[in-house]
Amino acid sequence: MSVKALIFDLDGVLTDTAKYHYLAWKKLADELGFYFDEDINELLKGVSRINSFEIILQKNNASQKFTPAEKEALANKKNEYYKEMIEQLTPDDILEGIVPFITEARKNGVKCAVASISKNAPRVLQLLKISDLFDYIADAALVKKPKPDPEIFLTCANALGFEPCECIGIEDAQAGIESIHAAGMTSVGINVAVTSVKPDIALKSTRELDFEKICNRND
Ligand code: B16
Ligand code: MG
Repeated sequence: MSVKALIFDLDGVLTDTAKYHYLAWKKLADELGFYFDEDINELLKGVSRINSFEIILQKNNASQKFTPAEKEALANKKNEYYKEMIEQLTPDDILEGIVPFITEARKNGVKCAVASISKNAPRVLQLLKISDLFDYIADAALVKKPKPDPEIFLTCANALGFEPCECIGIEDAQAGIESIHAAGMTSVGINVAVTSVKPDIALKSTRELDFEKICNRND
């Protein structure tokens, strides 16, 4: 396979914003008197904001407690907490191994894109000062079907002008790995905690990202 593009998830791959998503949901859950822990947070990775809130409600047997408008308002409240928290991000928060890996890919003519369903992705990339490393950043506001649907990864491949089989997707969440496979791409999983779907290449951390090993495989 000749690799033409690398398509990166943001939260949990380029940086560890998962911890801020956790803290923001925890703050909201505490205010509402709901149970919320790291295990429930794991299920929210790669899942849209409103669907994340639905999962928290389900886990608390409270799916019927709010109207759709109230749910939206509460999910937005979480987002306000999250936005405040991410303002402390700096380039030091880019996960180890990411910049050398992307630099090597670009040197070899491989394009790079971001496939994050987070509406805060542009701000996070700006704070990390890495927006310029990417040839395309998908606009989460335009994505109709969140991961595990393949839409966001296919949008990136289309925008770059490549076939899915020429792209590698890099993800940390179960929903993201499913999205990559549904798109017909090869997947690299970074410390994927829920493992009912196996990534094609499983790594423990971004430190293990190696351009030669990932992009010049003979299979
Ligand atoms: P927002 P990714 C996802 O980003 C996160 O993993 C997920 O936890 C979050 O709920 C979702 O973005 C929406 O984010 O509320 O900021 O729009 O993993 O696709 O980069
Ligand atoms: Mg992620």
